[in-house]
Amino acid sequence: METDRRLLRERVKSILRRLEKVAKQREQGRRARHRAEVPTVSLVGYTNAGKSTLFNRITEADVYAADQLFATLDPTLRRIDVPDVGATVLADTVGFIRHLPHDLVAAFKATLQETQEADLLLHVVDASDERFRENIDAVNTVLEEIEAADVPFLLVMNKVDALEDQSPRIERDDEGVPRAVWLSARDGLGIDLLFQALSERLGDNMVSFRLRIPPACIGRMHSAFYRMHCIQHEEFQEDGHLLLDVRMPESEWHRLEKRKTVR
Ligand SMILES: Nc1nc2c(ncn2[C@@H]2O[C@H](COP(=O)(O)OP(=O)(O)OP(=O)(O)O)[C@@H](O)[C@H]2O)c(=O)[nH]1
Ligand SMILES: [Mg+2]
Repeated sequence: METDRRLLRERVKSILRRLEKVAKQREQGRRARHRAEVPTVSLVGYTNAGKSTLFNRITEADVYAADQLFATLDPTLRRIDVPDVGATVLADTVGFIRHLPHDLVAAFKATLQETQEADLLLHVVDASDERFRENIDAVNTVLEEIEAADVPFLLVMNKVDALEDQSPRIERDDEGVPRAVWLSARDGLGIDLLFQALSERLGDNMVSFRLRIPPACIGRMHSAFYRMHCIQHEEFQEDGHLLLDVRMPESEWHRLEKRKTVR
């Protein structure tokens, strides 16, 4: 017994040390992304809502998803490309439950910080669960507890495949802003709508420019802008200059300005 206890204490200590290290690495990663102005989108939601399934579907990654509570214990990050926004970091997180115990809150600090500092939360809901409203409330309560209630969010009403009277769609408020997307992560229905809603919600600070590019720079600059999917219109002028109309998020433009590679 004594030996067991000692071994367990050692193990707890080593896990706590690792958690501390993960939290620190996350902190550094977030700071770097913030400097580069890469937006972060965090998946949150009640356990078993389908966050990891959606994460895999969006990123084409292969994250462990299972029909069990707390399938996800460690937050996972992937880079995705959102139209009109560009590089975006997507975070899968641990599922929330009613009355999240406080020591658990401490253990999942790395995930929770990701949530607090996200630019947008995707609140994934199992719409086929008859208690989905209570689950939404429970998640909102946890978001308040971890001081993430002010982060903008978009509801993802998942598992429409299991509902007869619902189909994939975007729900908008009076001003036309997307507030909820109905989809099926498992069957891949409505994923395009989610990207559209993400693009609208993240890309509100778009800037447009007309650039007149001298012949010597056209190759390099055209391919740089082409890769960013931001060219709206292009036209050669008689003197050999290229006129480019580009549109991109303000943050992306600031990043380019800092790099000075395409100016
Ligand atoms: N019918 C249906 N089932 C789904 C859908 N998306 C996910 N599921 C199922 O729901 C269960 C939970 O999925 P996960 O993706 O692991 O859920 P999670 O929210 O990541 O769960 P935790 O990590 O435990 O919080 C799995 O059995 C999935 O196959 C969907 O669109 N339709
Ligand atoms: Mg999961």
